[in-house]
Amino acid sequence: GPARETLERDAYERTHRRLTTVIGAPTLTAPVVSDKPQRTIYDAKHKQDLPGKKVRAEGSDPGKDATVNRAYAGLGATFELYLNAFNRHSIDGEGLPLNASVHYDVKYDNAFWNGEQMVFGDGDGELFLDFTIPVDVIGHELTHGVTQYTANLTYFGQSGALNESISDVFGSLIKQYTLGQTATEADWLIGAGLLAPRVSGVALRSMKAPGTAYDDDALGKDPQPATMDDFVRTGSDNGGVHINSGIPNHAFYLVADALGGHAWEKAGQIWYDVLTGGELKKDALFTDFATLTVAAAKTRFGDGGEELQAVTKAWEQVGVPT
Ligand code: ASN
Ligand code: ZN
Repeated sequence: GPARETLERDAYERTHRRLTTVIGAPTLTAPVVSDKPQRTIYDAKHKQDLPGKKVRAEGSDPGKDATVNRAYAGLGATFELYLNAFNRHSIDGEGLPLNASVHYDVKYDNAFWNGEQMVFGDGDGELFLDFTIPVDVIGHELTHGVTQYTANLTYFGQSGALNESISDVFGSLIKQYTLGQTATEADWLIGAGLLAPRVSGVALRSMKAPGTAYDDDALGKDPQPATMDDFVRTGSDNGGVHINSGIPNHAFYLVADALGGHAWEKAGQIWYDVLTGGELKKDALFTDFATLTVAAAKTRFGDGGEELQAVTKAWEQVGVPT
């Protein structure tokens, strides 16, 4: 028969209708969160003041500025992956409007989530091009917002590298979802198309082969390790958050590669369950995160399934105990 909640709700609604008939209050409606994004793009006009001038509102047609249009589309792609794959309504799960400023500062070589909105630089043209070019970079930055509203991983050391890795994982999934790619078809690169032509490299990072994304006179060599044997102990980069993220990144790649198909359906679901499940602590170490992915694989896909086996094996391959 119908669930107890359904019966209670029916009884509540009958009572409510009776009362509203008498007092004329508006009809009871369940709280509704929109299945559409609410995007606004601003032009910072090469200054540091945010957000800048409003240049594109939700539902409006593309304009002449390709950077504005890419930012708008990238915010939309991110909203769609979170909604369609994980039933999450925007960054906060409650339909948070998505705001982004483009053309931030002069020759600004980065993009970031400032706790409230997205900010994109144009790049200096020597090392980096426009940061709105790779959709996975847009997804990476917005995912810092999702992490902020969920596990809130401390941006230092291993918890910081997990924070970075989660942004890479979901950034990559956003790209794969947009392109309809399977794990086998995906390039597993973060920031392909972002490096200036003179730079010797293909992207910012590679989840499939950490440490191989670039090797360049100006940029140096991609410093990412793929396993704990090469874990980098450093005080710079908040204790190597963009360096050691290679290890959990590679573990995710290995899980997705072992399972095949669309990576957001199984590997992504397991990672999302851990990120949002309430058990991941702010200061989690790699092993804490890994152990939770094993539990999540069991809970969602069953004990003795290929998912559990793939997750356990992947962490073993990168040298993280579960
Ligand atoms: N683009 C960098 C990142 O998202 C900026 C930062 O927040 N450290 O990791
Ligand atoms: Zn990041």
